[in-house]
Amino acid sequence: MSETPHKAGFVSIVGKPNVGKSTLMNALVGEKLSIITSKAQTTRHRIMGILNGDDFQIVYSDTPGIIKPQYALHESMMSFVRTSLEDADIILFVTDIYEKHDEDDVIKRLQHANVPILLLINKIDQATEEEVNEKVAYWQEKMNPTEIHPISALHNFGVEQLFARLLALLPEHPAFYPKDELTDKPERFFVSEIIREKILLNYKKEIPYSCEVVVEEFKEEEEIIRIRAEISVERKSQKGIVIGHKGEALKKVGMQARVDMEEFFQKKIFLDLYVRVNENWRTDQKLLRRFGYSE
Ligand SMILES: Nc1nc2c(ncn2[C@@H]2O[C@H](COP(=O)(O)OP(=O)(O)O)[C@@H](O)[C@H]2O)c(=O)[nH]1
Ligand SMILES: [Mg+2]
Repeated sequence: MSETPHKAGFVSIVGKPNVGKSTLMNALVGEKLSIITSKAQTTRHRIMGILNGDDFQIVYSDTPGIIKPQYALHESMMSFVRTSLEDADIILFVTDIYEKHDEDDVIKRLQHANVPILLLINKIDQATEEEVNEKVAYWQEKMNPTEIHPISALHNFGVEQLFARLLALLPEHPAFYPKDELTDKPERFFVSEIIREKILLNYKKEIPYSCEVVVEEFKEEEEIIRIRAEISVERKSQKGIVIGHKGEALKKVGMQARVDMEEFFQKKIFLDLYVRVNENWRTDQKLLRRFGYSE
């Protein structure tokens, strides 16, 4: 038996949209659990990624980017951020080298936390050493966090060192989840997220933000997983766009999603996609609950 005490804790990954929170979580966990696109508001939920070792368990939470809520959907997204912060033993406040913090509300909120805050300056692959040093000085002055780490989540630069610091700061505690668990979310969640990622990549303007995906059927057979999923849009005109001329657009989304699902589940996938109009689902509390935004 090992003599080292067991450590476990919750690490909350928060920050503005698009700074690389999901990329970082995937790098830290070593699995693609969170979808990533160049669009803001890609992440709508709190997604836990669990990293297990013999004598530690780190429960990361990837969260939606912090924004001023405009819809009931946004309010639910921000409540995911709040609970994640409340649970945190360590906070990873992600910024990137482009970020200009003009509003101070995020910083004020974080300064109330009485757990270590590691401020990350991400995307340093796109900056000079001088620019990075300037950002370090800026954040030191502005916020004085527990630690500052310049990293590149995309290129795995500085991620190992960050992980070592997390292990050192982690409290002594038994594991919170079974040691073979990778996430708190069910398989269906990852199915809908993969489809949402392809929607974000294939459509422009407001379309991706008007879509939500519900998995109606997930049937695992010996050789294949059969999946039926429904894409909700807010208006009839959007339905036409999502389906596309002769169904080509939707077919493309389905093909791309299937490839990723086969990789994720390591199994052949049959995917059936439908589009339905659910008027104004982003402001409809009942529909939001059905879509899993009930926190
Ligand atoms: N150049 C560069 N781009 C990055 C890095 N990390 C993330 N990105 C990109 O930034 C965009 C947003 O990433 P994502 O993880 O979805 O950000 P989130 O909204 O904070 O979760 C994507 O296009 C990523 O590929 C990095 O270290 N360097
Ligand atoms: Mg994200």
